[in-house]
Amino acid sequence: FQLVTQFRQAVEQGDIVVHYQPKVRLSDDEVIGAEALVRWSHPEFGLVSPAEFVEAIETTGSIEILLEHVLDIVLAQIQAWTARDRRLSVSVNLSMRNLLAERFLETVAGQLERYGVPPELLLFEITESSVMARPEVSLPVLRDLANLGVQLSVDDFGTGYSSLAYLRRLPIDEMKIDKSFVQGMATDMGDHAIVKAIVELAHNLGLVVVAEGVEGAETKTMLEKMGCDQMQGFLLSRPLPVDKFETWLKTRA
Ligand code: G
Ligand code: G
Ligand code: NA
Ligand code: MN
Repeated sequence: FQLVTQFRQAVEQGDIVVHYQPKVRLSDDEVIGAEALVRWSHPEFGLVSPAEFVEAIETTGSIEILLEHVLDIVLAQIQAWTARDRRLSVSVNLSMRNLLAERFLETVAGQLERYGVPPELLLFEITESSVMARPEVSLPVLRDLANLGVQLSVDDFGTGYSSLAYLRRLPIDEMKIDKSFVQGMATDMGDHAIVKAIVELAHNLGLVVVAEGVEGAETKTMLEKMGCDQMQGFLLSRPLPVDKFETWLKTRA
């Protein structure tokens, strides 16, 4: 399969790059971390979104190569920031296939040790729908992962079919409200009500709650009023290559 061969070559050539989108704490506007979003810098097609290739490589072992590569980049970056006294956490997206891979925990534990990064500075995002698809399989892996000291986040919350009884048993730290609700909340009462309910649910479960896809100042104000903990979105910044991300950080300081 040609895409897979090309992907493996792209990893070796350094064409698979990571962009960072800032995560900000609403109570004091501090930048506390970033989400790592992968892109394929393709010689012919330009910057290709993961939406175009992640699904295709998921059906092959290449999704494990992607995770190892992203962890190499991200952990080296956290290490560099820590050395400069800049404490930033980074969130990495996981696909269900990553969780199921035989060497998954070994890989994560090995990489953390190799880079000497405090595990709590690494977060993993798993979508609500993939966690809930096979709870009996994902729960033990998530427990082992949490025992490594990394933080876990449920992504795109509100779009899947969560059993609340099951959700309560997950060893998670954070919930991310799906951007479809956040984007609608300033104009749609239903979306507003859903966001408010998720913020309360998260807090009642002892979780940090993050709104993604914040594009307007009015939305940010509403989230502050609701007591939402953190936000992410184009209002702050699009995902940026690391040099541009660091420039953006300086302009805020
Ligand atoms: O940044 P963008 O909107 O193009 O991302 C599209 C999708 O790709 C998002 O759902 C995001 O979670 C996913 N994605 C981004 N980076 C990674 C990654 O490193 N691994 C996996 N599995 N998915 C990723
Ligand atoms: O599935 P996941 O939540 O990981 O997807 C994150 C995706 O959302 C990324 O592709 C990122 O580029 C995109 N994104 C981040 N902030 C915004 C925003 O404010 N508006 C929109 N439309 N997309 C956003
Ligand atoms: Na995500
Ligand atoms: Mn999401």
